[in-house]
Amino acid sequence: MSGLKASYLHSLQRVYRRRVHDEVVTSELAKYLTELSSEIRRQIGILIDRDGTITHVIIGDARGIIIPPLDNYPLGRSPLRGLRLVHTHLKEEPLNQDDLTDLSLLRFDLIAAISVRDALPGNIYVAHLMPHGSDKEIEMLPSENFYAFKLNVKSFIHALEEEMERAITFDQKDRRERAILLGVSTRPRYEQEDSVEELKELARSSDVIVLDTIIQRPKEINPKYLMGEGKLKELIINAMSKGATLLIFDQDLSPSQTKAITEFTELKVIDRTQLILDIFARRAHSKDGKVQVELAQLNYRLPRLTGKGTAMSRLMGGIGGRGPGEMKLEVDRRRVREKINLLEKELKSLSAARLQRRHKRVQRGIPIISIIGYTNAGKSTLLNALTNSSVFVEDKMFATLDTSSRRLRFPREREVIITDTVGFIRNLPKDLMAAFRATLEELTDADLLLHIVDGSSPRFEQHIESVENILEELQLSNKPRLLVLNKADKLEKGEAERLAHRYNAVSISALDSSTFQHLLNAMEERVFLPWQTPEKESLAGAVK
Ligand SMILES: Nc1nc2c(ncn2[C@@H]2O[C@H](COP(=O)(O)OP(=O)(O)OP(=O)(O)O)[C@@H](O)[C@H]2O)c(=O)[nH]1
Ligand SMILES: [Mg+2]
Repeated sequence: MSGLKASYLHSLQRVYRRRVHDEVVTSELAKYLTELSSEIRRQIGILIDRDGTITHVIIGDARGIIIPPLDNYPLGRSPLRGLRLVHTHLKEEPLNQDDLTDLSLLRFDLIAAISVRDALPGNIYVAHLMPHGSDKEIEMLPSENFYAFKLNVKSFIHALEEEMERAITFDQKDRRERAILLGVSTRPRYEQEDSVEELKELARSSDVIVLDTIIQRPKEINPKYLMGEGKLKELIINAMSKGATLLIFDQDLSPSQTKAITEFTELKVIDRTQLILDIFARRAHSKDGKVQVELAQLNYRLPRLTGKGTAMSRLMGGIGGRGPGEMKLEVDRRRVREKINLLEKELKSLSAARLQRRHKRVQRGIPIISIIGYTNAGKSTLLNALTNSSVFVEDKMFATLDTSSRRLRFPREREVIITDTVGFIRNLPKDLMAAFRATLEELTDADLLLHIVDGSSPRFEQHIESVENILEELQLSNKPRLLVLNKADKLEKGEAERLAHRYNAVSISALDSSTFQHLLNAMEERVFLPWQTPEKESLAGAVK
């Protein structure tokens, strides 16, 4: 606005008082704008809502205008914004690339440029977005003399939106988030595809509808946006035309990357870590679990709290607005830090209680067998089957977040405690790892780790490797381990045995206890070593 005389500002201010009806813009208003534009030698733009109210008056320079943030006019779930942009062009020229990018990125109802001819309206140029799946993304109407141009905007936009809704395949009433998954990396393609496949599973576990997955392989990673700016814009425009509400990156985004990307779009932008945190947040039920997850979420968010504004509110909201506690937009760093301290204290006292329980268990001298493994491998199913219990089982990732212990009696009156725990995953977010360290510490008491693998997963070898890596990080790699290939029922006949032999494992189907014999023998053998005489055992038992 700098450099404009007060009288011009006043004239511009008066534009707000005008109203538009069914036409793109009234002739009087067009004339007013072209006159002003030609006097100040700058473009002028106005945004008009569906009721014909002028919501914004924007002064540009000779070549363009910059659209301000439209926070009060969110796109929400509608195909179009509900605002149209009408602006002047000082010369007789059609809509340019910037105009069209604004149209696509902001999803205006339509965009119009009116050229200034001798301070009066010359030609009008109009463009609008097309329904998803059309052969072009934008339709440009033939340019015409402003006074000859006729378009009933109201009925036109109504029909266009209807067509757009029809072109979208998902159920409009389904309120879940709709995501585009994005893998951007320079790693080998198969690794990238694998990782995105897993991201899909995670998204499914978080009740997100996956509209599409996109794999980008830039020659090098752009530190600001991961990919080139043009590519990113294209991607966002495409995501919006598909009706997405969320972008999920398979790569972890740094705070500044998230910020840079969200500046382009009002779609929610999250990364793999946030998705996992979100699943954990939904699934945490125990006090322990809740505190650990909330702590992890806050630790993740703290470095990302750089300012206010919509980017931040979107980030804070998480998926569907499930943030920790009631803390919303105006959270400042200090409050987050205080909350973190509080949670850490709480966690400490919880883990003191846990430590006591652990001591008791160890004192009793009953051997402990801990079931570990990749998420969804069948750990809880196995615990249930071995001990006739009913720990929650579901075909989603991270069904279990809390440790549960059960007793298992072998023949000859030998007894062990079996514990089930949270599943592992590759690249376990480090904030989660830190928060769950206390839970995972229970594993140090184990006499044997039963490492369960879903043998039917095409990625089971990577799963084994991820679990081994995490064990190493937890300094548990020297614990005795027994590898168990699960879901043998899903494999071809003989395949399970072959794999078991190759990996020095036992194969089972956790759904069928008649397959447990080998496993039970192997467990007993490992836990009750030959040198452990019955006297010693009963001694241990007497401590109870
Ligand atoms: N076909 C088949 N399905 C199995 C078998 N074992 C477990 N499942 C299924 O696999 C899914 C995951 O089982 P869970 O026991 O919840 O797996 P988990 O390892 O505890 O998973 P998280 O707690 O999420 O880490 C469930 O749908 C089970 O019914 C098996 O031997 N065969
Ligand atoms: Mg489980």
